[in-house]
Amino acid sequence: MGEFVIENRIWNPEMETMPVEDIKKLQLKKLKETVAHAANVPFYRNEFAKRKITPESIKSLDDLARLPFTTKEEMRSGYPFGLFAVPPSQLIRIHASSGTTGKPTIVGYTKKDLALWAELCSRFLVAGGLTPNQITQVAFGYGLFTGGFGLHYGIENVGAAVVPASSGNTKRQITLMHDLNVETLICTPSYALNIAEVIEEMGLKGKLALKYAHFGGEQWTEDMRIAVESALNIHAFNNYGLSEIIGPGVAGECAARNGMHIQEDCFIFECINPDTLEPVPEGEEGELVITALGKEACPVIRYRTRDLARLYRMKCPCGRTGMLMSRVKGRTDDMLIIRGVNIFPSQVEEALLRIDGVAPHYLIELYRPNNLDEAVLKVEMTPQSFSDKMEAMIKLKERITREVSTVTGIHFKIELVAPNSLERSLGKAKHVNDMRNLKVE
Ligand code: DLL
Repeated sequence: MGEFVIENRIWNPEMETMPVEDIKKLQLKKLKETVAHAANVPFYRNEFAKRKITPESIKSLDDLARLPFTTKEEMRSGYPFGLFAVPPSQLIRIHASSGTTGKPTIVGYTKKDLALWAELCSRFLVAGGLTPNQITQVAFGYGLFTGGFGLHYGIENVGAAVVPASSGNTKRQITLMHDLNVETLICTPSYALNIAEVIEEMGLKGKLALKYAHFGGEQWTEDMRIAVESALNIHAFNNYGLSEIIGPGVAGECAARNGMHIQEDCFIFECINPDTLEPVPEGEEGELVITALGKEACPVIRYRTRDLARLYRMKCPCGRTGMLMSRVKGRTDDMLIIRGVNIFPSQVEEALLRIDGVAPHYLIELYRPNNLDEAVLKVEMTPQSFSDKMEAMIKLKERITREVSTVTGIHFKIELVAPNSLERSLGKAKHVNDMRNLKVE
């Protein structure tokens, strides 16, 4: 996108621009309170007892290292209310993570938790240009997923109007956007791509008032940002969060896009080597570990997110002082090991989106005939490249094979497929179909 200027507004200047030294003092005070409150959860109570941890024994932020990690397994084994610090009577909302790989994780919110959540979402929305006069469409699913409701209350809190369209019913979604002059779109980046295509099919390209988008909920690359921004003629901002911690609102970009500002008054981030569990040096990639401060229903200490990213501090022109996180490169559990080589789907996306004639839709399929991994990459062509001569298509295929293998170190069998033939996403996109462990009868 060309030059753009958004007014630098800060929703909560006191918290968002607090000097780093003061943030650290606040974090320490809140960490002690969190430890005291988490002792209401049997899992934490037992772990604290084993490690002789009391709130008074937390003397500095370095003591965080003495606290136990919390993993997805603990969350699951506590199903449904085992990790709650308040009785169900104090809850006013319950959400759940998708549970694609097992039982869902249930998370709850008290009245105070919901107010905090709305505040945190307001912060990143305003950082990315939301003003009270923008009509804003939420195309995240409303339901157990935290995306829809989380953003909804953040927008209302700012005073902007929400169109709670939810995900799906894409044509109606677009008609609403068009008729109501919606300026801001909120969804996953992959659903935004889907919306962009349907806008074109409906003959509405260039006829919408859309200007801004806040995307999150799934991994996406910088090249994907360029693709969606040009397809929708918008400025798109990245925001990060996860149900176990609160939902969206954990970190988000400002107009300078130097990374996502972490809301450090409410979260302590660590970045560790997932194998040794030791901290990695600042700026190096590792697994994010998050401690949530000040939550009532579900206090979470040192949650191992499985998300791989970098943490760093820099002086941002927006004035926010919170530590920054990079884009998420992938999840430790998304990593594919193909013939012994580790790759992330984001590397494939990065290579593909730099090639002309390729649409931003792809699917990695993995098979294991005769005990040997075989990797197929289905790549959608653009209508333009699809109408090209055979010779041009062969060249395109060769180029994709070369670029993807340079980036990943793996030889993928490339299948060029027709425009619009891969399944479109309504929420989080699925880029991998791993059939290696399927038994063939
Ligand atoms: O996806 C919460 C959310 C909703 C965040 C809407 C932002 C916007 P879960 O369903 O629990 O919660 O999934 C959390 O999604 O651990 C990451 O792997 C991934 N994720 C979320 N935001 C981003 C992002 C919501 N901006 C999991 N970039 C996380 C990359 C993201 N991955």
